Amino acid sequence: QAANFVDHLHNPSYLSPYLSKPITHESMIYDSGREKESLNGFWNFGIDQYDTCLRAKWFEEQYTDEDGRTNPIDFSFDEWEKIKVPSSWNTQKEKFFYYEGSAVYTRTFMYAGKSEERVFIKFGAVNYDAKVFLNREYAGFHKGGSTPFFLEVTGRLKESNRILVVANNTRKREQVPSENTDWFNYGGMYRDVEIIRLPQTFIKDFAIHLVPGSSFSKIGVEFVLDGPELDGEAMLTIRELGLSLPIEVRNGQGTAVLDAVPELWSPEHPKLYEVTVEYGTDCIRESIGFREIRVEGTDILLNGKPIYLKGISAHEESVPNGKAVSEEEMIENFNLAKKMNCNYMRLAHYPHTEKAAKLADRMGIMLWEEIPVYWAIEFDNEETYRDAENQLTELIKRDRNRASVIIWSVGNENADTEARLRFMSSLAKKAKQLDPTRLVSAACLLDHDNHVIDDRLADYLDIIGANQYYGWYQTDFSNLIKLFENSKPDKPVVITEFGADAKAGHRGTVDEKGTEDCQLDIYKKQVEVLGNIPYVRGTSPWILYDFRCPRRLHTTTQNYYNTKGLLSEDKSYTKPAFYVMQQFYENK
Ligand code: GCB
Repeated sequence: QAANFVDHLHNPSYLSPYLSKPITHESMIYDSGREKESLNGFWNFGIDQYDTCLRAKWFEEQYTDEDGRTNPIDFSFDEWEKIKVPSSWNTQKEKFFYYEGSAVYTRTFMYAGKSEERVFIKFGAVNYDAKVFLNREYAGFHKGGSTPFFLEVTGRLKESNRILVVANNTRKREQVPSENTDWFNYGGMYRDVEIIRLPQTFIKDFAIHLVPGSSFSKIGVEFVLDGPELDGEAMLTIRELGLSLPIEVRNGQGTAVLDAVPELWSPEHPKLYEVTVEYGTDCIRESIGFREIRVEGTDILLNGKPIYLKGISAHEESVPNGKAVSEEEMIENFNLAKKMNCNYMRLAHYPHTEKAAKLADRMGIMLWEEIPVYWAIEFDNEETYRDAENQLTELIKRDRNRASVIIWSVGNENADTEARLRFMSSLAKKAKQLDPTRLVSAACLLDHDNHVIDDRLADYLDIIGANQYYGWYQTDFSNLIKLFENSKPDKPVVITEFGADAKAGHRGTVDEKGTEDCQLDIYKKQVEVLGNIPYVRGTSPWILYDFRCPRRLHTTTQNYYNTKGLLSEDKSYTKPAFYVMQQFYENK
């Protein structure tokens, strides 16, 4: 027996039982516009560096083995220290700051059931993977650190319940992103955890949009039901438009195209309508904007009119809160963008919280949303592809009713190889198939040897995203002019990044890297060139404010921060280059 126990702890494949119930986009439910009960709060928390919870099955809470012998116990869940959910563990205590690995979260909660209902637990995001246990049993695992997942727990809840989550943020070669990025790898359950109660049959998926090419006069609706009552009638109501219509549902699918002439959503006029869709006793009620986005030649057209994307890039991070950015902080970020005269923001390099897109809907900011297919990842690994495609699908299903979101990005700065082309073109096709109403792009690497925009992936994109650092990484600035002379794109180009490090308040000459003067000089030269290229239809310089980054070790100018921000990391200080963008966008 003792030998078995030792074997069990040393079993190299201890993880395999916990990979048997993957939670993917297929188990997603449309949860926007629904009532939820929060499981946020203080959870018991233990760093579990050797994954002993999984190896020794702590979650079973078995203190006695089959022969009646009491095993030594290495955990005491309810005595563990507490940590806030949602939060990034790194920001909660100094001793957790650099921790990467496995950690156990657990709490108990009460549940009083109503008859006939179905119950789900939603995890807004856990970085990078999560293994979930409910009442001593393994329930499933999810991977992908920035998208939500849902666990059906119907019939498995008692009056008092224990939930336990093993969260692991180990960076791995085969993951998306891979082990090397240019941002801090925060860990933990950093978005809301919630209970959702639904009727037996409910609306599992729901999409609503202006029908492309309908002269802004048709609204398309598609939805999918889950449950036993798959044939019937749903009701769609948009009171302000005088719409209240039954939609026939067959085999759990309902689609309709309705005549309606809504006021169109735009940054200047972020009009939202209250939309209700009901099926039986199920009801979704949320605020929806209607707009059309498309490209024509090298133009980007919003509601039929050419626009310039006056943007700024942003990470999902704040100094006090890591990735668990508060709503106030998001509003502050959008307001800073507006102060810069932006109408658009690039949410880099992974899906930010869905709250961001909801706020952007209200505040009138167009968004680029991205999945973390970043730099070198295992493009020839099929499992890596499945992970990336799942993250893309989860993102699109989550945010496809947000008028603010105009672009899905399938990645950032990936070298143009055969394997990468296969991988990323498949993602681009997938995005188009899931959502034909938006544009697909990627932030491409340019050919810096020949100074030309030349990436085979461009054939699969609506907009060519181009990152370039002329004046900074590409030291000879004059090559930026050559780049545009050498390139003849037949699609709109958006300069997804340019920029330079500048430590807040650090002054010097324009030739001194890391000074505000150098950053300012580069920004001035950049906008002068970019403003005159007709096919450049937008920019999102890198980046709104400085962010934590473990690979930035220059003591004077970085100190573990990427200092390419236009503001300092706590946003209390604005660097001079901010005003260059403000002026440039005012004139655009
Ligand atoms: C890039 C990356 C971005 C980096 C930035 C930099 O091209 O897309 O994630 O942070 O450059 O500062 O080097």
